Amino acid sequence: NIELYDIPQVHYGMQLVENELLKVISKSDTMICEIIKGLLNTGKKIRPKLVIISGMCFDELNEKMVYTAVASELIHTASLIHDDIIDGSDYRRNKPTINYTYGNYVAVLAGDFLFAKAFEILSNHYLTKCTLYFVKAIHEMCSGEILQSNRRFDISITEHEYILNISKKTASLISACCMAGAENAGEDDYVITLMGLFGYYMGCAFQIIDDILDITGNQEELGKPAAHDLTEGNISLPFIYLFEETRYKDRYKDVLNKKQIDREAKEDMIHDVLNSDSLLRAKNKAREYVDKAIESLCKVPQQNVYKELLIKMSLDSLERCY
Ligand code: 2DE
Ligand code: MG
Ligand code: MG
Ligand code: MG
Ligand code: MG
Repeated sequence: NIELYDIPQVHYGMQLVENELLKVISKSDTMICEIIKGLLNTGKKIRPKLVIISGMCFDELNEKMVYTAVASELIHTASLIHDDIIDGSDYRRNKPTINYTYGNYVAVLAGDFLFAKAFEILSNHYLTKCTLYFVKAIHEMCSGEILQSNRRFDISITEHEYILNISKKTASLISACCMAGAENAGEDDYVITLMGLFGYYMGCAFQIIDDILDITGNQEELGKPAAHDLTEGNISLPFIYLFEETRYKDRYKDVLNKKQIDREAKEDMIHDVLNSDSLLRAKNKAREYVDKAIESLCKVPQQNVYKELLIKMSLDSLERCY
């Protein structure tokens, strides 16, 4: 029964991260500052928390952990800004998105700016290995997003393809964060690999839940419009399970073929998925991934409160509602 902020060292580490993020905002030129400030001071900060806690599993908090955590949030935020352009999303974290307010032109550049900031920080602190973990993750994120765009409105997308997509677009960065934590604590490749696996599996679970919430959540809790994935033609795991039944595949194949899903069809699809066992199956799949994450983590010899906290974070990601 450990609460994240009951551990003073984690709380302290995250405060340092928040301060550094504020510095990034305040040191940016006024125009950029205005555009990005609403995004950097909100959000769950899962990635920096993972860097900090993964590091503290193995050593006391150090500067490298903090700077790497800051970079992880900058990269994540940059990817969200670009993601909202790609997905045509108007709303995130209960605010209009940058692309909505300022247009795509500015949003692309705001993302690029944060992206560059992340690597400025990593480079200033000689975090070579962590830089490579992040660079590799970003390669994967880009290829995941391209994979996803190639499968839009494709009713025959398989569970395997879906998992490949989410592991690239989401799990890769979460995995890199956990590896970076261990690296900054001076751990060897064996431990770093296990931490990477932990993050990879947790990241897969995390995106499956994100996709379930897109169906079951409401705009107020999510801070972003619900059921947006279908509008964009992104067939998530619950729908893949639904379409395994021929009658549903037959019912919706023409709708998807038009490559545009009107409001009525969207409501029908959501109604059908809510009345099937598909959401439960998807939730169970996420649970399986969390089990695998914990299994990997348990191969790490250390036994301490930080490891318990990572286990709790992975379990909590199943129950979240935003
Ligand atoms: C979230 O999926 C996945 C985001 C990965 C985005 C990666 C990009 C390439 P969602 P939500 C754009 C990398 C770019 C960089 C690093 C600048 O389900 O529901 O669309 O939060 O997320 O919109
Ligand atoms: Mg999106
Ligand atoms: Mg997206
Ligand atoms: Mg989503
Ligand atoms: Mg998300």
